Amino acid sequence: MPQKAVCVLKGDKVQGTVWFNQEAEGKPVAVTGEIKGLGAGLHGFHVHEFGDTTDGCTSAGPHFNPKGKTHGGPGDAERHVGDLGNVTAGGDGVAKIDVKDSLISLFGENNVVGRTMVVHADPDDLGKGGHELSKTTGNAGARVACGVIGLAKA
Ligand SMILES: [Cu+2]
Ligand SMILES: [Zn+2]
Repeated sequence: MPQKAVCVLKGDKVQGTVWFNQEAEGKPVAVTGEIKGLGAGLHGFHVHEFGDTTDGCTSAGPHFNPKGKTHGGPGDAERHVGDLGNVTAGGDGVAKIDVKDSLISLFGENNVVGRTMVVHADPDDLGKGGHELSKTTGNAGARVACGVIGLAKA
């Protein structure tokens, strides 16, 4: 059975919509959408653990990491489930997203529905930056927009 989810990202200056499409459990998830109001360049883009925005993006907690792994990039074997890497904004501040990820899911223990998508001020160094935060957050800086991922009409 296909499953579809959507996240509306909201911040002071940054806004966007991200769609998640999965043909069936065990298949890759297509992540598509657009984020506006960013500075040009790379911005960390993750699923965080909690679908809680009662204290803004802070209460979303750490990266979604059900297996207790180290932070990495989306192509790494050692990564958090929520580690989707970076989005890239152009000079117009718009980042278009069109990726597939094989670890996040809309089913089962890696289900991201009900959790929070966060976009950051700075690039995610994918665990390789040598900063004390590289292995937990990718040193991606402030949370500039976030939104809870909810089920959409498939
Ligand atoms: Cu994040
Ligand atoms: Zn991470």
